[in-house]
Amino acid sequence: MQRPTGPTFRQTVERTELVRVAGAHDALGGVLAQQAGFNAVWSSSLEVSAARCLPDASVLSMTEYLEAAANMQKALSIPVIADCDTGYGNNLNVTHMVHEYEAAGITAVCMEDKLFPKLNSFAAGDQTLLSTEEFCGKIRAAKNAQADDDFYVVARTEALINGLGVEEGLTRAYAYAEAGADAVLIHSKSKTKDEVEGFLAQWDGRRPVVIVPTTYPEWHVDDITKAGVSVVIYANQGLRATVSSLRTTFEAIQKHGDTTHLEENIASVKDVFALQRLAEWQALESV
Ligand code: SPV
Ligand code: MG
Repeated sequence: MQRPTGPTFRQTVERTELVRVAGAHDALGGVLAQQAGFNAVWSSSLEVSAARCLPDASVLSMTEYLEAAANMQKALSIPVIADCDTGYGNNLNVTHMVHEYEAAGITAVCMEDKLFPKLNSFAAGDQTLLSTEEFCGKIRAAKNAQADDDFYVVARTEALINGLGVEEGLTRAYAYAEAGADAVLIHSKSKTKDEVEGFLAQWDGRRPVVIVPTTYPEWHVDDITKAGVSVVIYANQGLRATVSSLRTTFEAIQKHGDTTHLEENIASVKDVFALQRLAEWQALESV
């Protein structure tokens, strides 16, 4: 019995018009995303920290984020793209990060141009950016550290998150591409897609563009494709669905005093066994 294997993130981008990615924080979420037909899984810093009821504020260590991402990748035949925040420090930390993630079988990482420690992009608080030149140094450090040519580094600019506007986003994204980034991620917390659309309309296409449409959820995937996006990340919908589902379920048990009425709405134990590949494991007893 072998672990699943599959394409690298670079291969997936090359073969897929629009790579659709779901956020997750553990192997179970990753496998459910894969079963639903997603092309890749985003090991989300928000999800991984929320799963421990800790803030997405560089509180967990690189090792803890890596363990979460690696546990997902081990269970999947689609690639994980690991949200590596700021790269966990300076160029030295970035180098160590790439060594460790690559050794763990992760084929893509994403770094953002905020200061370490960073705060989640939607949280009220300091969203100060690192200088363009310093972040380019981190990208160069990451690209110089990779052992396999296929390893993929996404450079994420938080220019729009910081209110610096589309022009600054473009300037930074071009600089990051020239520093060696394999793709650029333009993040936005706007209630509309307008500023991301504005970025895409001016982007010259020298690298694939990644978006995270959390606050502008109405943008249909067909229109996202037409706008020239290469990778779309649904970063936290799974986590939010989990919160709603667990809350509803636990409150219902408390309220009703038995679980009869719940049965038709929750997964069967058999379903859980299948996700654990129990039958394949049991077959090992008699090989
Ligand atoms: C994450 O999912 O951790 C992200 C996306 O980085 S966001 O939460 O929008 O910053
Ligand atoms: Mg994150």
